[in-house]
Amino acid sequence: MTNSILAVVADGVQTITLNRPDKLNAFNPEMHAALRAALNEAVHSEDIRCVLLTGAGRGFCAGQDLSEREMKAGDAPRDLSTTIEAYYNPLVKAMRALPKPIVCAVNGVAAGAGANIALACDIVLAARSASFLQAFARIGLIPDSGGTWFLPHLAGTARAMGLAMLAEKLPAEDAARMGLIWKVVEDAELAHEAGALCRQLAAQPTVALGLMKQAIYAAVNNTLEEQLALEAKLQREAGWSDDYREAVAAFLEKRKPRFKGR
Ligand code: T3D
Repeated sequence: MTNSILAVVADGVQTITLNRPDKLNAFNPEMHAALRAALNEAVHSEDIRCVLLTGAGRGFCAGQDLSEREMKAGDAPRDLSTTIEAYYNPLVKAMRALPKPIVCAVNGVAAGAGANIALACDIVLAARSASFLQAFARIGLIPDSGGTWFLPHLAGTARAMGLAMLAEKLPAEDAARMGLIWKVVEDAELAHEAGALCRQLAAQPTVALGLMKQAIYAAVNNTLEEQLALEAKLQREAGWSDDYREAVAAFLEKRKPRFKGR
């Protein structure tokens, strides 16, 4: 694991810290590769039942490292679709496909792709002093990393348009009020609350939580009929899990279930 990402596993939780604090944890190719490697470990390791994503220092993530985009007069224009397709789109897809919950603890400003990577997480907690900034309009770009999808789906078209076009910092509390994130906690409480939440999730039936992700993310594009059919399919899978059997046995024996995450 490189230094641009710190990843540690304890109590079933993999904590991934974006670690380029002098650049507000902006993405460069090395950080992308390290983050993908950490998420890949989360997919395959039975020791990991929840992922916690956060940032080192005073920011969460400032999106693309713009010092890598410096252009001199006469340089050929860069085709940005190549980095979107090589890095940002696969990252968002991998996060959504990960069959375990991803919690984001937004510890400071989340700007550009950094804001949308936060919104791609399953449960987002933010420190009261944190903010979300769709910075793209400031540099002549459009929201990427799912921003043009997350914003209207989570907050509605009117707010999506305002946030994208005006590129104003949105305080964490307003993001929560708009339904963009789960909740705001006091700055000093963020690490503790996020850790406790992740340990709680890591002790739950992991297979079911992964299937919930599938069902809830599919719902925005499905009719009720399609969603009912999907629920039947996914409930069949949940019902095959050891944790379901354990939970029913525990209920009938009037004891607490001991979930193993399979
Ligand atoms: O290019 C492609 O592949 C397409 C994909 C695009 C995805 C994107 O994310 S595009 C959007 C890129 N991000 C931005 O436009 C945000 C740029 N940053 C800012 O607007 C501000 O830094 C913030 C509003 C986020 C925070 O402002 P503030 O005043 O709290 O901090 P600051 O002083 O601006 O930044 C602190 C340091 O971090 C500073 O370095 P220095 O002067 O102390 O050496 C600053 O240059 C650096 N930094 C912040 N953001 C970036 C960055 N360095 C490189 N890239 C950044 N994105």
